[in-house]
Amino acid sequence: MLRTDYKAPLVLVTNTRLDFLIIDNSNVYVHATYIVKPKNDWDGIITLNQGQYPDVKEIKINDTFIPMDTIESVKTSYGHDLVIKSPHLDSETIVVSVKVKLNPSENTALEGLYVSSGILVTQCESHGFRNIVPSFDTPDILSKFKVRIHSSSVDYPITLSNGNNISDSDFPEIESVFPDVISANQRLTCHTYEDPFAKPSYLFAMVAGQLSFIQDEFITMNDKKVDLFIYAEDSTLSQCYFAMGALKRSMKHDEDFYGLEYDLDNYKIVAINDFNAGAMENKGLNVFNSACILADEKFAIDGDFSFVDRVIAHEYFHNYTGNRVTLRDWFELTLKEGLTVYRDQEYSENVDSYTAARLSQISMIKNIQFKEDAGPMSHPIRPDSVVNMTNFYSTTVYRKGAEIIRMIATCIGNEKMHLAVKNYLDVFDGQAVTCEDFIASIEDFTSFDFSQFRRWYSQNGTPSVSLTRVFNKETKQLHIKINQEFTSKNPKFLPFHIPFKVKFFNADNGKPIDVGLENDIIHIKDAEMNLTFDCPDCVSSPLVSGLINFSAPVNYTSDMNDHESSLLSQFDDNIVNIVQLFDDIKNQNVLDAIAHSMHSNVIFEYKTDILDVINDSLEKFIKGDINHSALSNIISTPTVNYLNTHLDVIDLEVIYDSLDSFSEFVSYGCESNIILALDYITTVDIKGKNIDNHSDFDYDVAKIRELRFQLLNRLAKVDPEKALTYLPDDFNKMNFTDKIYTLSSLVNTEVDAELASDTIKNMITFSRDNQNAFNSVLSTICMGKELDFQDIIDDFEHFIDINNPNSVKSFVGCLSSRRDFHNLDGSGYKYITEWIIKLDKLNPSLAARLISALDHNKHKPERKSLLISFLEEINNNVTSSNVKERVELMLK
Ligand code: HT7
Ligand code: ZN
Repeated sequence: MLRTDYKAPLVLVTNTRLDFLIIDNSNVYVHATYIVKPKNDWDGIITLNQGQYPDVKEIKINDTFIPMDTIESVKTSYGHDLVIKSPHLDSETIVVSVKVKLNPSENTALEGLYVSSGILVTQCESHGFRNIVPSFDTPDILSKFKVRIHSSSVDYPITLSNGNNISDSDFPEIESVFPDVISANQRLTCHTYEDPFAKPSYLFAMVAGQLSFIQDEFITMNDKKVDLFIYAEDSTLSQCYFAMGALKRSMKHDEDFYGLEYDLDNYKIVAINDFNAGAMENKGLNVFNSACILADEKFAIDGDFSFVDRVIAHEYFHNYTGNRVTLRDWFELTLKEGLTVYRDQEYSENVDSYTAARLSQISMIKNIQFKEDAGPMSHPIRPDSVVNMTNFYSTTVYRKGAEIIRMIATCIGNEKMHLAVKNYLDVFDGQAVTCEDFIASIEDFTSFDFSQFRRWYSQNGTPSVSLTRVFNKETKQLHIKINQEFTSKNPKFLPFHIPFKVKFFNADNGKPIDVGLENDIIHIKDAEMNLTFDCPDCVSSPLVSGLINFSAPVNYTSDMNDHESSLLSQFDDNIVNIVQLFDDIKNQNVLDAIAHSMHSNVIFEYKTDILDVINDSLEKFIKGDINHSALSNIISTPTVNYLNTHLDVIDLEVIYDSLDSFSEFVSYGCESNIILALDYITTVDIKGKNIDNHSDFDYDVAKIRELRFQLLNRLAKVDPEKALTYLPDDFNKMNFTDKIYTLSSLVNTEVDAELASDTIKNMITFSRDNQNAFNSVLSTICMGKELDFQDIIDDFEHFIDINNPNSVKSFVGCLSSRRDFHNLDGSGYKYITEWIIKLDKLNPSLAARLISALDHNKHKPERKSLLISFLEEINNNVTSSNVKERVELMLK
């Protein structure tokens, strides 16, 4: 399907009425009634989108039965379209009604209506609604939903849908709707819901089952009371309170930042164990992967808490960006996702700290998105061609999409951005719109020219920006040349508009130089740009701090040498930039080591300046003088993913060896300061907080715990016995974060195999009854360098539940990030190939996500041909459009 094929629908659907009759989890009947209003140019055809499962019992148009054999069926990626030609209809309103029978317990793809731990739940984005009932399943058809759910109150004490619970007599008697289904003595309870806001079908939700809940309330900025509910299995309710707090924080944040007030009387969240993604923003009834809701000190690590905080905010913010203003078609996905990620990032910067949040966002882009954008699945944030939409819920659409929104904010300023977004939401309220509508609206509101900027929506690949300086000592003028290159081979691509935030510093006295740039931004618009600045006080060439706060998602290099970079890091007070500067030095050093090893057997000498920076940072830490997340980044090792994007040929053995030797170099070279820092963490209350006695989740404490773990692992390379002495004392008394950190240290340290094995057993027993905690344990084990790939499979594979995406991802996904996954005997590749082929039949969207581990792009010939042979095996054995689309792109 091509983006340019879009055609506006020829009908409106003003109302959708859904009647659910739940007999049990294998027998659910649905009666859908659509009130259809043809537009003037209607062609007399009603097209219903049908998915994989519904067993259609009856279709009626205006009370006339439509014989099934008169309906044309057209194959799609998601099932079939039912084309009903009714040329003789002349009424202004057409009533289309459809009856189907479903067996949710057989729905293993988790799209449509399915069963998770006994609970009936729906997932409709992007094409799941048509798996429930043939429908007008496209985001540009918005209708008002009324939903009635009939079920036994014993088996299904809780039944939920979007909006408000009402009593309603509009619906006909259920016995007359499904005359042969209900036996006379069956006692059914009925709940009816009405959502006052028109919405597309992908935002519909229904949940039914044995659930308990916690309740709270939020008073909005206009003093309206909103009832808040989180539904979960009874045994997990105590783990829902952090999420409730996050929801209230998010509601307040959206009022404070954008003036957006919640619009319904209640907000319901349901935690579900089997879920393909993190969560779903259904209007007023969010469904969450339980891993993104449940968090307590006993069973969640610090990272789980911050993740829950962010996902809750993200789904809440969708209420406006996505729900109140929705998409015209699925190609426009980044309109809601990029913008909502940007909004949840602002939230994280507020509840955590700007530095910590921004550094983690930058790291995601550089390590994950850059890789995607350089590989076979590279696509613009608004793709032009899609076979199966599920494949496009990508870091590009989400994260790069958010960076593009951030660039818009950089161009116009944050304050104006908030007002402009609010204005966009007001103007397009209740409509299904495009990225173009968004940009045009921002442009209108601010009068800023985004005409060239629009290319970010249609051109893929990561651009490179390089900056070179020439300083004329006589005239005291600095000439800079900025070049941009686009990585994509597409000859039609044109230069991007790149807001390049930059500051210049006097290299002699460290003072910032005012070169007269408005908001410190150079708007790069051409492939080459030359600028001249007066620097009257300079003796030598000014230093340049470029791409401040990562002002654009590009690869940036400058001509500054190491000495200049080191000077700059003393003068520049922007901590995000200093970290980037040092990252570049580390990355370049490892890339040099890799290049060296390809041609020489002599050991590569890493630069000792690197040790100076790390030692200096550790000393600052002990004096309480450095940002903790900055330090975490400074002492970290470059990633394989990032290095790969900078290599022409990937030789994994050389890369892993170089990274190991870099790690050792840092660990040996900083040993004494690492020990001092560990002593400091253990004995001192940092920011008044003692990390071993802190019971509630706290962003500051989490950072110090992470630091201790990183330092301990560094020390373990030099002196493993000593490193183990820094593990918190009593394993059983530790919080779960420290338990997992301890387990990780043990399975990655070559010191005490027996202690490692006892700890594994201990952790398995401890977490066995808590699915999310158990998955954290399994993924930690899977990444243990001291354990053997095949041993892990032999010992732990039997724990994996193939029907639970979290379980599969924590095991198979993590195994594929190991070094020995890539052994040239092909055993790792064979293993994941078998999983993908199995999952293709059960859960194609999950299967498709695992394939990226077999990317052969740029690998050396021996590995390349091995990978291609497994991709071909997959291609020959799968049928789903999700997996086919990905595997074919990879084989191209
Ligand atoms: N908007 C949600 C997307 C989503 C999803 C997509 C495909 C398959 C299953 C899914 N579950 C949820 C998530 C979000 O971005 O908020
Ligand atoms: Zn989203």
